[in-house]
Amino acid sequence: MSASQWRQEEKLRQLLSVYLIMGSNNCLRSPMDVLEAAIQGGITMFQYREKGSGALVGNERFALASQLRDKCRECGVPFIVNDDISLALALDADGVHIGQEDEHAAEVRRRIGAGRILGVSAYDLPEAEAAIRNGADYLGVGPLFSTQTKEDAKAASGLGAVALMRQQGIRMPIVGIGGITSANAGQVVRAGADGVSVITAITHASEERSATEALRNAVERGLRLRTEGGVS
Ligand code: TZP
Ligand code: MG
Repeated sequence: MSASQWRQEEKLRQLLSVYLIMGSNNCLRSPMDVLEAAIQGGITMFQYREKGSGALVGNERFALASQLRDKCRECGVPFIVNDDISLALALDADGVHIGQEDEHAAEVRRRIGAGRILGVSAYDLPEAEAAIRNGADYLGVGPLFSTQTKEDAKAASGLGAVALMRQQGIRMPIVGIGGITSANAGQVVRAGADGVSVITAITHASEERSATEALRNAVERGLRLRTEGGVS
């Protein structure tokens, strides 16, 4: 399936179910091995996010990103690049994800074109509304729970941030982020998210494959309970 087909809203909701984000410095073993195990466990989307202390730069960064992209392609998993629009374009990535401190979303949309997925981080309702106006395809909402992984993370918002966005009529695909594990993933989707994005719940797991399966099961169960409970 092409990036523009993946952009379709209902398809995108499914692709957000279990979204692995990682860079080399998040991994306890080879990033390629981690990605392979996570794909076997059923991740639905992947984001290359090479950031923080010890992050690769230059040729090493490009080489790893292109290997990870190839694996994603081979396995039909959308490959998204965090922040680095030039890298995303050079690799013909399926999309990009940006935060509030990055290039303006409308400008990023112009650079990547209509066919690629654009994800934007949103902490609260005003940020979500601005991201939608500026061309986002999905929102990454969080940190929902406390996290050690992002060096400059804001305080955890709790599930209320997602619930409020839904109550206020935001229908755009949402993925929760920050401190998510298989123990709380169900609550995240019951609050209104379409899925969960995680770094350490998979990259620091003793078995990445079974950790991914556990997240998947938790999300599916949460979605079922949400439908049965009539909560939108
Ligand atoms: N943005 C908000 S929290 C976070 C990012 C990138 C880090 C999520 O990492 P973890 O290990 O899943 O809490
Ligand atoms: Mg960013």
